[in-house]
Amino acid sequence: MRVYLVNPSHASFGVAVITPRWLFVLAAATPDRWGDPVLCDETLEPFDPAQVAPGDVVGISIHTGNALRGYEVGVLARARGAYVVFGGIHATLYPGEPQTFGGAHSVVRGDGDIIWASVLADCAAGTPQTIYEAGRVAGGAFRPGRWDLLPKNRYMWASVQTVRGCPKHCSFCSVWRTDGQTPRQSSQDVVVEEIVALRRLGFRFIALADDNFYPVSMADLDQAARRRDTARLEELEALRAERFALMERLSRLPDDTVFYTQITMEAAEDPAFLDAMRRARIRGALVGVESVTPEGLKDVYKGFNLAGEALVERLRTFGEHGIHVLGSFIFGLPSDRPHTFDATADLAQRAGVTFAQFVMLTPFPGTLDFERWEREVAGNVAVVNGIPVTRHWLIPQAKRPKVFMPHPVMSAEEIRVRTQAVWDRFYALPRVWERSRAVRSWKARLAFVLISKLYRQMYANTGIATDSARAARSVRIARLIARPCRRLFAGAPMPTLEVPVV
Ligand code: B12
Ligand code: SF4
Repeated sequence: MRVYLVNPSHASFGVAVITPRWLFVLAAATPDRWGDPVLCDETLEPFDPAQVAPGDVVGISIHTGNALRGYEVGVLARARGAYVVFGGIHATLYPGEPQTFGGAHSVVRGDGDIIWASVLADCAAGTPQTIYEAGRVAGGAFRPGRWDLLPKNRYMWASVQTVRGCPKHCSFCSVWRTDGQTPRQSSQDVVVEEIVALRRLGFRFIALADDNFYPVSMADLDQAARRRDTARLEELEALRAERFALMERLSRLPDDTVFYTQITMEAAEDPAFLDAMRRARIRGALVGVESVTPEGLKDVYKGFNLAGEALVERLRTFGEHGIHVLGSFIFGLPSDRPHTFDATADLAQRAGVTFAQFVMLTPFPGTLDFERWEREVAGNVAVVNGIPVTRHWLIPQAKRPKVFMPHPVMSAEEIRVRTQAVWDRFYALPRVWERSRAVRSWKARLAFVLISKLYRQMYANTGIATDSARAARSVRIARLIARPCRRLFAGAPMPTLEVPVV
C-alpha cells in the first residue's frame, strides 16, 4: 500500500512561495511501515493519477478555494482503485461534500497529526470509516514536518508552526472557530529542531504559519487581574513567558535566518515583545489592519485595533523596532464609502507599511459573516450551473463568480474597481522604489522590487481580477518572476548546523 498526499491547485507555477505545511506534517504522521509517502503539491505541477494503484491511499487537503480541484483529484484517484481520504479546513466544515463530489471513502475533521496512523491502518484492513472526528491536538503533540521529503529548489519559504488558535473572534475569520480560541503552543524543542533541519537544507526564510503570534495581550492580563482570577492570570503569564523563551531560542540560530509571522497590532503595545521579535529575527509580520475607521472595525468585531492617527503610530512602532509590516486591509465593510479607498491608501503610505494587501470582504465558510450572508440571501439565491452561489466553490473555476458580501451603498463591481485602483497606487513602481529604502544594499532593493511585483501579480490580479484573460496573464507573469525570486531567497545549505543548546 502506497500513501500519496496531494495539495490541490488549479494553477501550477513550477515554483511556489511557501511550503504547504500539512503535506510534510501528514508525511511525518505516516508510520514507517507504509514507507515514505509520495507528496504532490499541485501549485508546482499537476497530480498524475496514473501512478496510483488499487489499494493505495490518497490523502487530499482542501481549503475552500481549492476544494473543487481537490474533488477532481479524489474522483480520479478513486477510479484507480485507491482509498480516498480528505482533510483540511474545508473538509472539517463540510464533511459531507467530499463523499458527494470527491469520491471520498473518509473525511478527517480537525487535526491529522495523531489520527492519520489509524486512518491508514483502517484502509489497509479494508475498513475505512466515513468520518474521523480528530478534534484539536494539544500543542505538545504537534508533529514536526518531514522536511527530508521536500523537493529541491522549489520553494522560497518554508513554514513552521509555533501556535494554533486565536482568542479573538473577528467576523470574517474562521480560525477561532475551527482552531479554537485557546492558543495551543508547540513545544519549543520541536520548533527549533525543525528550523535547524530546514536551515541545513538551505532555507533562510521561514514563515511561522501561526494564527496569531501574540496570543496574550496586556488587556487580557488586566482583565484577569481585575477579576482576581489568579488561575487564569497564571495561565496567561505562562503562555506569554513561553513566547519570550521561544524567541530567545530563535535568536541563537544563524544570523542570516529570517522569520515572518502573523500578529495582531496589539503587539506594538509592548516594546519588550517587539525587541524580542527583532532579536529572534522575526523581521516581518502580517498585521490585520482591516479598516482605518472605528466604524469599520466595529463592523468586523475588531474593536481591539486602533483607527486614525493612533493606528498610524501603532503601525510605525513595528517599523521603529525593525519589524516590517504587511498590512492587510479589507474593503467592502458596511460602513465603507467611496472616500474610504483613498483614505486607506493614504494611511497605508503614511504608516510606512512595507507591503500591503487589499482584499474585498468575502464570506468564507465557517465565519459569522458567512452565516449572516447565507441567512440573508436564503430563498433568493442566484444559481450558476445549477449551483447556488452560497456554494460558489462548487462552481467550475471558469464560471465561478467572485462572491463578496453585499454592500448597503456600493455594488460589488464598484468595490472591485476601487480596490484594484488602490493596489495599482500602492504598487506603482515609483512607490515601490521609494519603499525599497527600507532595505540597505542595491541587491536587496532590487529583490524588494521583484518581490513586490510578484506579490502583486500572484495576489491582486489573480485574486480579484474578474476576466479570465487578465488572470491567465497574471499566472504567466508570476511564473516568469517566480524563478529568479526563489534564487534570491535561497541560502547556502548548512549540513553540519547543530541545534543550539538551551
Ligand atoms: C500560513 C497560512 C497561509 C500562508 C501559507 C499558505 C501555504 N502555502 O501553506 C499564506 C499567507 C500564503 C496564506 C494564503 C491564503 N490563505 Co491562509 N492560512 C494560513 C494559516 C495561518 C496556517 C495554515 C497552516 O500551514 N497550518 C499548519 C497546518 C499543519 O495545519 P492545517 O493545514 O490545518 O493541517 C492540519 C489539519 O487541518 C489536518 N489536515 C489538513 N489537511 C489534511 C489532509 C488529510 C488527508 C488529513 C487526514 C488531515 C489534514 O491535519 C493537519 C495537521 O494537524 C491558516 C489558518 C489555519 N489555522 O489553518 C490560514 C487559512 C488556511 N488561510 C485562509 C485563507 C482564506 C487564505 C487566502 C485565500 C487569503 C486570501 N484572502 O487570499 C490565501 C489563499 C492561498 C492559497 N491559494 O492557498 C483561510 C482559509 C479559509 C477557508 N475556509 O478556506 C485560513 C483558515 C485562515 C482564515 N482566516 O480563516 N495562508
Ligand atoms: S485576530 Fe486574526 S486569526 Fe484571530 S480571529 Fe481575528 S482575523 Fe482570525
